[in-house]
Amino acid sequence: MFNKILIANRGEIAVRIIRACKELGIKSLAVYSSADKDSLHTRFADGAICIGPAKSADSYLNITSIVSAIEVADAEAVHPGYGFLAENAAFAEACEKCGIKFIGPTSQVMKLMGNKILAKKRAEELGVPVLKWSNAPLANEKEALEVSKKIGFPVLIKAASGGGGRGMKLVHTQASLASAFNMAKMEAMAAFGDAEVFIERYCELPRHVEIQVVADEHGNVIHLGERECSIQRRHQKILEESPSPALDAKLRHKMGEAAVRLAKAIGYTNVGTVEFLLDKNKNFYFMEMNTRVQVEHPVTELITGVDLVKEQIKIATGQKLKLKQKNVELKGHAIECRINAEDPRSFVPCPGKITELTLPGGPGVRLDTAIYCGYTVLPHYDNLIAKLIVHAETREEAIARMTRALEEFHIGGIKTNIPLHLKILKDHDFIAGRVDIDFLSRFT
Ligand code: MV4
Repeated sequence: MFNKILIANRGEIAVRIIRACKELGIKSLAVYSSADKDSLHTRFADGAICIGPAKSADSYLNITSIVSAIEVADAEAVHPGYGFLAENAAFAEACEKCGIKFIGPTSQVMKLMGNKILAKKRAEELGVPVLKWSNAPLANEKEALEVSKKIGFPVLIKAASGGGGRGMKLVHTQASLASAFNMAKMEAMAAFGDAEVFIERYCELPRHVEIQVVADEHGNVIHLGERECSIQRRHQKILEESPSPALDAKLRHKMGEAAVRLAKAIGYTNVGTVEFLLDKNKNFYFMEMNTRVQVEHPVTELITGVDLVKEQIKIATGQKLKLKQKNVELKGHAIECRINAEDPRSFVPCPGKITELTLPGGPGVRLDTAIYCGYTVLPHYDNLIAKLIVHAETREEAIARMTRALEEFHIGGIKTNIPLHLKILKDHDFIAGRVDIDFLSRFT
């Protein structure tokens, strides 16, 4: 086991990782920006090092500072959490070169899955279903038009280095293709330093369903079921649940098997998520793979009883998975509400000081957060301030439990999206499990 792990993150996920370290008897080392000196992760960790000013680019994204901190403090491993450097293959590679264990897959696998063209090609070769596509990056307008005519409009133009919905263009007609193609290339170059784009058939009103995989460094790979993540706004998920109301045991088995097949074939290690679109006819299509622990991992933890962050650490030390696929049991229903500091009407982030705080609790309630009464939500970082997760026997009971937990939750001094969550939980379509990726835009 490791002696000391550096946590290259902040907020609730840094606290979540510190908790796992403590329970495993591992020393935790926090890093923080000067704006975060009063944050909970710096207080909970066994030690803390300031790595720069408030601006992320100079602190939490500063590879040189973080690698130096790891070396100065003599940590053996680094946990990147999600966001920041979590999917940065150059960071993972820098760690590998310095003899620091990056708690995640290898930099090589991160690079492969980071390129959406290579990832999709690999999935297709393995018989994992994909939407009709260009099969390669597009060389020019003429090729883009030929491919689109073959696929049939509408089509989506996506950036090879994009992902998470960034750098996508929906094109309805032949006439608008050329300009969209050129715009997509320009934007991809500006955003990712890579102008490669590809074209894909557009899937209308799908659900976003993802499979959690866990892979050790000895070739053992299992999946822990799915998460339904359709309730989102501008590619920011708001509420996630497991199981998905759209899946039965048979479809779960098929999607899980496809995700495991991909993970095995690419030599994936540690925890990861395979994202699928699920269309109205319940056909599923591979989208991309996330090579990190996700924000919504607690819903999977609650229905499986697996501590995913502890698993990440154990896998990184070379331990074999104890859990076998046949012993994975999905028990009950879990829902997560992401609590953001924002104006509930405009969705504009709303940082500021928390002057009153009453926390929810009781049976089946989990709260992952780094806020406290008197804490100031900073404008420099993501506005997610808490994750409220509930577990119950049935979906109906989970909805009732989440409703009462949200009603107990009072955060004074700043605005939050708690009212929005309460409204979603009362919605007839939501209650019936009828959700797709446009649910929220119809709703608000
Ligand atoms: C799509 C799609 C429709 N058709 N691809 C956005 C995130 C990225 N993982 C894939 N995304 C999409 N790809 C085809 N061919 C719709 C989306 C999409 C979406 C997917 C999942 C969750 C939210 C979304 C919001 C808008 C669009």
